Amino acid sequence: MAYSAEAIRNVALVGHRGTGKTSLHEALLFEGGVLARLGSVSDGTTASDVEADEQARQMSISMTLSSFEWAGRKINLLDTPGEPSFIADALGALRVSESAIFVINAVMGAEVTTRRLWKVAAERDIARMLFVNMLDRERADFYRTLESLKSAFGPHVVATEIPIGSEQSCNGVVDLVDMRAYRYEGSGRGNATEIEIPEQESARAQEYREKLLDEVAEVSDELMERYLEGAEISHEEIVDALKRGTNHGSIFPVVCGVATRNLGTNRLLEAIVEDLPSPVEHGAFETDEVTLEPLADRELFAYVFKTRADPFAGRINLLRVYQGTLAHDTQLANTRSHSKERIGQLIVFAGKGTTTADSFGPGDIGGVAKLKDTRAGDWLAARDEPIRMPTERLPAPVMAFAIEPKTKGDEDKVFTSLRRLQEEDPTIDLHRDAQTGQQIVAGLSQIHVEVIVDRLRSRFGAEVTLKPPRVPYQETIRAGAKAHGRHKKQSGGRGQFGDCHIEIAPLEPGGGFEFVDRIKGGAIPNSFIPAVEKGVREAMEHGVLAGYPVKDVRVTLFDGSFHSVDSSELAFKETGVTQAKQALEQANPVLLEPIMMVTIAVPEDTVGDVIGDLNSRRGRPQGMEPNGAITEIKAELPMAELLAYAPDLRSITGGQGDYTMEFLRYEEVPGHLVAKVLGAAAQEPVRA
Ligand SMILES: Nc1nc2c(ncn2[C@@H]2O[C@H](COP(=O)(O)OP(=O)(O)O)[C@@H](O)[C@H]2O)c(=O)[nH]1
Ligand SMILES: [Mg+2]
Repeated sequence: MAYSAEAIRNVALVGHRGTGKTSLHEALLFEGGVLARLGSVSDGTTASDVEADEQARQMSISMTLSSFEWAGRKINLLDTPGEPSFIADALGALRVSESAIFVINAVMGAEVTTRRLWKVAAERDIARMLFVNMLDRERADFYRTLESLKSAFGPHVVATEIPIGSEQSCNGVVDLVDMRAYRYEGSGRGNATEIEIPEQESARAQEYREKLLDEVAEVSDELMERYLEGAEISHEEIVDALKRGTNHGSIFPVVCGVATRNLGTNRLLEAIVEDLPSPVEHGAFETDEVTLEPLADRELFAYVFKTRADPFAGRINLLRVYQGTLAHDTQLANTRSHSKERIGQLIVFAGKGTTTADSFGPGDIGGVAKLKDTRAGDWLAARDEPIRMPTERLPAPVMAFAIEPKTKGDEDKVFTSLRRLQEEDPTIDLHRDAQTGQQIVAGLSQIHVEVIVDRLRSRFGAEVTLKPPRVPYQETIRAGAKAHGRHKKQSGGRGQFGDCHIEIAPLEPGGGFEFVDRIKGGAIPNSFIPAVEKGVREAMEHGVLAGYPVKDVRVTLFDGSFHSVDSSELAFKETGVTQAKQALEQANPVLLEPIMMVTIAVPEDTVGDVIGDLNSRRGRPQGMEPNGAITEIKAELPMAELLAYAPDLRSITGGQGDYTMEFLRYEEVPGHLVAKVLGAAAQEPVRA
């Protein structure tokens, strides 16, 4: 039987890498009775992070869905990666969840990825709760962390719990709604006992309850009025206002605990079912075209948000039902490919194993195996009506490598395996380099590409070598020039004649290529002009300096002549190529390199070293923003200086630094470096 939409809670666990999301996911499943014992990340025994590479790296790479029943509700919990290279899965989870729990490291406060995902959650109107984790760690400080969260996310971040004790001696929490205290012993299930609020926390508990009430009262005018008049606000009113305020982001409750000790997790489960919204409470899903209501008897619409490529089990798709009921053994339309899909088994991911279901009701999330032509981003629907989900703004894959199979003849295997991995991870870019003919695989970072290569080997048995990425240089011109010439061939039979005058001029950066036809009086017949343009465009594919594409130029064809018998398209195309090259030679051609905007998050005490290193890479710092123990540095750097940045940053920051980069613009390569680039291009010609 499907769960009613009122009983469902879809919750994404998100936040910076290493804040304890996977450990918290584990503790919630354990406390919820799904797991028999509490696994740990360090032993590689958790219910998420089950891939060998996730365990080896002690880091989540893909999202994990776990569904279980608690207090009569069905909780669909999505554990997501915090590492920026795998952010696509965190974004995907935030697409299909009404609620997110932001997991915070109580030593570090609001870290970079956490802030980034907060912005996304805010744009999507997701109910947000914060779990301040790792209270047992040295230098952990709940109150300092709370201040950091307020300064990052605004005044509506408010504690509904405070810890008892700190660091090693942290052993419980005080609930500020009920004013009740709980002590935890050991990490077993049911490890909490209610106690009196300890003497040393009681003043603080009062103080923070007041702050909570101030916030709660703001949820409605009526409540605020009574609150200001000094009227008693009842327990039910507080609970109700908290829930309403949380649903659409006017309150962000903060709870706390220690995931690895299962401390505070029973209360978090309680908060998930009591304070976070169901799909019904959160409201209909609306796009420009449709409104989908979480009603069981309406037409079905389900959105596929994740595809997993398993070499044995085949393809598994995770989907969310927005409207109607998804039943097994039915036929549906894929609204992208317009093909029909047979829905076979419905899969419920329950901790370490799976079970099956007959149907998923509206608002529910689950898995479907063996669809033939469906992948992440698709809609399955009762009828073939396309719906657009807003497109995900994914970071650009900037770390590119040329990839080659170690064994000759394995090209197809490598390529199809890469395609499978790409279905799973939309931030992988695969293309053939037009300049070199090489098969290029690009990811977001060094780690990302390493993971791809590892998975090619471990999942598909495909061994590959990577060649250093090549910087996509470009060429442009700094002056105007004219060229005139004829293409003539007279070798018996019909001749070849084409004649044109062209002028080349620089365009603004980003101007691309323009071709202007200013032929008057039929000096060249209209039918040959496209041929000239074709020739000119061909010449622009490989510039005269080092064969890199030429950008930001306008070519004007302003005169020419033809021969009524010997002129042909081929002749005009040829003359277009030659004249364009000649004009380029005389137009002061220059080499351009891509400049990236890099955002680097590093521990405060390494900022000096990181900036020093940026300077040695021709970096131009654009600003710095301290944020607790972490400082965010923005800088512009040439891509050529970033090819091996990841390992260097790792070593400068003792593994603590993170960065992302985005393409900004092209700039001229400084004079003293041009010879080096041209030399390298000559070593490995870019011409196909
Ligand atoms: N001391 C302590 N360590 C924790 C806690 N939660 C997680 N860890 C450890 O922190 C590391 C990162 O945890 P993990 O759950 O993988 O973080 P994620 O990247 O957010 O999923 C692991 O070594 C965990 O054992 C906690 O509450 N206290
Ligand atoms: Mg994790």
